Amino acid sequence: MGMTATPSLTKDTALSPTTSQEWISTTTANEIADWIREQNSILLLTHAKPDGDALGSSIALARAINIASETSGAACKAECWYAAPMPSWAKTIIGNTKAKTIEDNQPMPGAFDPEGILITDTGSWNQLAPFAEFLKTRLDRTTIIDHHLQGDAEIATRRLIDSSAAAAVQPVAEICCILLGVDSPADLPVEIAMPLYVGLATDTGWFKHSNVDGRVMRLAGQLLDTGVNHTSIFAMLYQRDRTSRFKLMARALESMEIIKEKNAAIMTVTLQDFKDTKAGPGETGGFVDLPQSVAAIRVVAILTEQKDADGVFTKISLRSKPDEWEGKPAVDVNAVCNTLGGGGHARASGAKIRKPLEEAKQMLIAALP
Ligand SMILES: [Mn+2]
Repeated sequence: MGMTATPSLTKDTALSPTTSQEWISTTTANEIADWIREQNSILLLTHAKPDGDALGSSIALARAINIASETSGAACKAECWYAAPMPSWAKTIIGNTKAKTIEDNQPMPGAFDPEGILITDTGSWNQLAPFAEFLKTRLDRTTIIDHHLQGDAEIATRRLIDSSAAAAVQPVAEICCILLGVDSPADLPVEIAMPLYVGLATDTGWFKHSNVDGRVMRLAGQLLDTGVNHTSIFAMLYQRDRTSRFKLMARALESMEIIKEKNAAIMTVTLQDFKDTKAGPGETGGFVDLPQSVAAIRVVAILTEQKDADGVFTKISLRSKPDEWEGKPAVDVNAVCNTLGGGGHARASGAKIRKPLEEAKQMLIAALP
């Protein structure tokens, strides 16, 4: 959950004082569809390090825009730009849809100047940092479709913020239907339904998080009706690991220390572990969830030793279970990480500490309630 500096708006791009700066919807799905139809070119952006919902919402929308304009003979062309790193399965979702990936610390491609910019699954400067310079001078042509509780309203005057949605693909599915003139997501082409399903399934932890409700399951059912192959999507997302990841997982579990009085499990992964198992730093995803299957474990941390130009540092990831346990409330891991200079959400949070692994571990144990 690395936080990047927020770029400040220059005076000439600042919005008029009459513009609502509150993070609420200012437009409807129908109005966004009308706005899309008025553009000759649309650039789709989403948060850096895109996940399933970020990729799914932007690819589905790009395809709907392109199919709709081909059908109507309109000129509008849509393409997506992403800020690396990308998940290993990104290529399968993107397919033939026009998309560019901006690698770390690389400048934005300069030649393309879209008439409209559509941002999905975020509205925060700190998640759009790689695009900030490009966006700052084009805020007047930007639209946001998001489901997060917080965002920077100054980025776009046209905002569709559906904070009751579990995934950004839910409002996006509605707009795809309007653009293609179909009544139900069940009538969408499967190449649009597939990325929508990816977003819905991943943002709900494969339909098990607390954000699942009837609306989520109804959309899932309608998308399956289009012919989405959910078992191949599951295999693509969760069954393509390398054996090196499993060897690293064994090391992480072996390292696990239980802090009984804090109902905590702490795992550590060293630089030597990465070397011995030939695993990469991106292969620790999901390890932090494993000890949560133990009843008495209420909070889990994984500390990963990493190295950059400034030397060795420790990355901490924390998860906590939502329900209280024997009268003890759920651990607010956002508050824990705040004391370590990081942050995130109440149930999932992180911090980066410029300390060796053991020292960082002692700081974390002291910070746990
Ligand atoms: Mn999302």
